[in-house]
Amino acid sequence: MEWWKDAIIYQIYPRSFQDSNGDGIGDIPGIISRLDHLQALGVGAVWLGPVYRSPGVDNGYDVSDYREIDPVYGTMEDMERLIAEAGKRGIRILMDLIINHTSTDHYWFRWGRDRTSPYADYYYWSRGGADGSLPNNWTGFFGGDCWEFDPERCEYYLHLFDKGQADLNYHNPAVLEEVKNILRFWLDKGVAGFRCDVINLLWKDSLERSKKRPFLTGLEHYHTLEGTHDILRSLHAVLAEYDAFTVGEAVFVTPAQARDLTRPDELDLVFPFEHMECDQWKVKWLKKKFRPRELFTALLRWQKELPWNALYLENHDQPRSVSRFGSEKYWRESAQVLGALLLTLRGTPFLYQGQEIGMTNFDFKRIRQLQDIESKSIDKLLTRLHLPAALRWRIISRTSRDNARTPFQWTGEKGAGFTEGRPWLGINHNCERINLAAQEEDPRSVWSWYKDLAALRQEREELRRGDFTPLAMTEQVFAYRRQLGDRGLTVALNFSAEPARVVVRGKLLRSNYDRIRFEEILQPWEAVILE
Ligand code: ISL
Ligand code: CA
Repeated sequence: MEWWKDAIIYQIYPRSFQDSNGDGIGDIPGIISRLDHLQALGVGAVWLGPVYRSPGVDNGYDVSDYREIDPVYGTMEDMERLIAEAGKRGIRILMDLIINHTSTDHYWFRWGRDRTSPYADYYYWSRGGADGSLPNNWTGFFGGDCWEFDPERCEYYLHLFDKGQADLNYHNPAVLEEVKNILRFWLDKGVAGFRCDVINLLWKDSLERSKKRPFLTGLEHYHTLEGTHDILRSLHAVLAEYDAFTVGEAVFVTPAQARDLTRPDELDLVFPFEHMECDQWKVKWLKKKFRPRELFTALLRWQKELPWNALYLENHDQPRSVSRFGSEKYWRESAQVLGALLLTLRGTPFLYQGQEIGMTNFDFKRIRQLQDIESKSIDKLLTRLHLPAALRWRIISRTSRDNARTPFQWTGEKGAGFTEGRPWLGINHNCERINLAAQEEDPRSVWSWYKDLAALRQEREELRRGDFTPLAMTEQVFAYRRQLGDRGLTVALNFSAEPARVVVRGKLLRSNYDRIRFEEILQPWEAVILE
């Protein structure tokens, strides 16, 4: 049953959602206490960020035990309670599945240092050159090379991410068997499926040297290869037994590759990246001026090329959409336009925590205030390249993943209703103004708008299942129609601080301005839905 075609999925970043015991870190009991918030929004499923046991080098994307809950997040009983309590509210739980790499604290890695152990080939180990040089010239996602020497085994191991995240070797069939058992373990507990981390990188075809590239030298040796498709088919056999849902994070995929990854016996959906690249040159650290038209063009291409999309404007790796694509002056209106875009395109919308109240990028002033391992590595790299501190900060502050990771702003009080203690990452000072409590009773708030459009999407089948037809696309305006049989809706969005004309007609159903009729002129950052 394709329940996910009718659902809105909500992403929780556990560390920053709700703390229940005053240690400043969000946890599972905290999430349970906030399930009513999700129910009010009409959420059908939660993508729960990693809560497995982990040393936390990359906030849980470095798993040291796939069958245990990290004590900072709670216990296995808490997790079971979460699944049950969410279930009572009609909300499914999706786990984050991180199987490209494990923490170097995982026992597979620790025991695997011994070449005679059964885990000796679970990772990519290599001796390197006779002169002690690295096994190859590949570079990693967090900058710099991607090999680390292990003095105990006297060999290097491959890590595409941090050195605390060692890549698993799928040439060893035992690894795939382990992963299948992990899937079964969680599916037996009642989770409905998985969000699969960097799923198109699993298979490395060889460890050969590679042609130098400005970013990610070596990529062609592991990006979306046939070996990865084989792994996915093999995992699908297990998933199918449980009718489980999967959405794979697929870095740098083309629509054609995404179609292949979503064949009936592979993944259900993939997260594309193209629309997230519309305000950057090649790499995320080189920002260019955002032109709405480039965002529309990317979204349009994916709407046309895939029968069904995983829709998102935010997640825990991306800056906040209102800071990135919206307007400071028209904060409320622009957050609403972005919400309308997310909730009216064809596909499954993924809403990231805080987006529904228009949370913004952090207001930190110094690199010391950040926790993100990526930001820290890039800062080191840029320091080695002799970039002055002010320029480094300019680059990092706008792109840091911590922009999306500051604690959820529930109230305007100290601790933002998130914690009674000292939060693990600073709370944005704008929480006095931007918080859920301030928006709950206000029918014009960002929150009310999200809630209303989510309900409209449930009410109107054409908004969920209808065809997508573009009607207008200019530098600032995007308009389209969603049609199912003889029922259809028209959406028109103004992505600018200037009024804009758009030739669409119909009875006004929704606007984020107070108006009763629509006559072809959109106000600054206005969204309208017409019948
Ligand atoms: O942040 C990014 C894009 O702007 C990427 O470089 C990101 O690292 C990539 O999308 C992979 O992300 C996933 O795997 C990482 C983890 O750090 C991220 O949080 C996760 O979403 C390694 O597990
Ligand atoms: Ca806590």
